[in-house]
Amino acid sequence: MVDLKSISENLINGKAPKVKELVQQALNEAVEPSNILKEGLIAGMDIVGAKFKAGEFYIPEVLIAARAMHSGMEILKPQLIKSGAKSSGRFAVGTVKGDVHDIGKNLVAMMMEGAGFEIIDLGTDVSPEKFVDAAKNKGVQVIGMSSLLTTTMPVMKVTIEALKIAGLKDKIKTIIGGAPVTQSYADEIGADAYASDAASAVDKVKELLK
Ligand code: B1M
Repeated sequence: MVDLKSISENLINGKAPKVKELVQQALNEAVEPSNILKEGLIAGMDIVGAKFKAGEFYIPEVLIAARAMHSGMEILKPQLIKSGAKSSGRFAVGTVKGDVHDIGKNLVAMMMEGAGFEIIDLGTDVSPEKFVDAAKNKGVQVIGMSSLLTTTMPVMKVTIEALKIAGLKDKIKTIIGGAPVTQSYADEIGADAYASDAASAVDKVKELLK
């Protein structure tokens, strides 16, 4: 039986092929995909973040760990999608301009896809204009913005202003998230919702579309 902690440990050590192998093994053993994600991959990445903060890890080690996380996610994604209930809705998501952090954003996209939403992944470094274009022309009901830097958080505010100017603010819902983002920031800039993690992002979006 795979210990999900061994997935975290190999992720922290950047062992992408091993992470992939263990994720596959866990799936073969019928471990719930969302548990593999939470207790294996996300738990490992949390430790990587703490080590980076403490100066124990430098950027190359973080990148290698992120690659290991992606290799596990590759296998997990179809299973997460399969296990999700079917629902309707189109969700555009991106990391805001100036910001290239995409692991959390990808998790949100993946969980939303798992919940049956159609995803338009705008990628990273997404300008307010690009978000507005998606709202206008891609038939989305909800726009999701991710920011991991205090310096890029204000782009969320600019984007919401741009949606207002385009006359879309009342038609399209917005949700924001990312490590430095808070509910009070969401309230301050007029975002419709805030989520602290990918799983609650799904609940919040479902709530918004009720
Ligand atoms: Co950067 N980085 N980084 N980094 N990095 C942080 C964010 C930082 C906190 C590290 C630190 O100093 N302790 C710090 C930000 C400080 C601040 O502004 N407060 C920082 C910095 C400073 C930088 C650079 C400026 C470093 C430099 O060059 N000097 C630089 C900026 C580059 C840029 O964007 N312009 C930089 C670069 C990088 C890498 C490229 C090396 C790499 C990113 C790789 C990649 O994403 N492809 C990286 C990483 C990996 C991190 C840490 C270590 C981990 C981030 C991560 O992936 N976490 C991070 C430290 C940390 O967070 N402790 C750090 C795991 C991920 C699952 O969590 O994204 O928070 P997170 O997502 C969560 C929730 O926040 C939520 O759901 C997820 C969980 O389920 N969520 C949402 C996220 N988006 C959401 C959207 C939603 C809802 C929920 O709705 C739409």
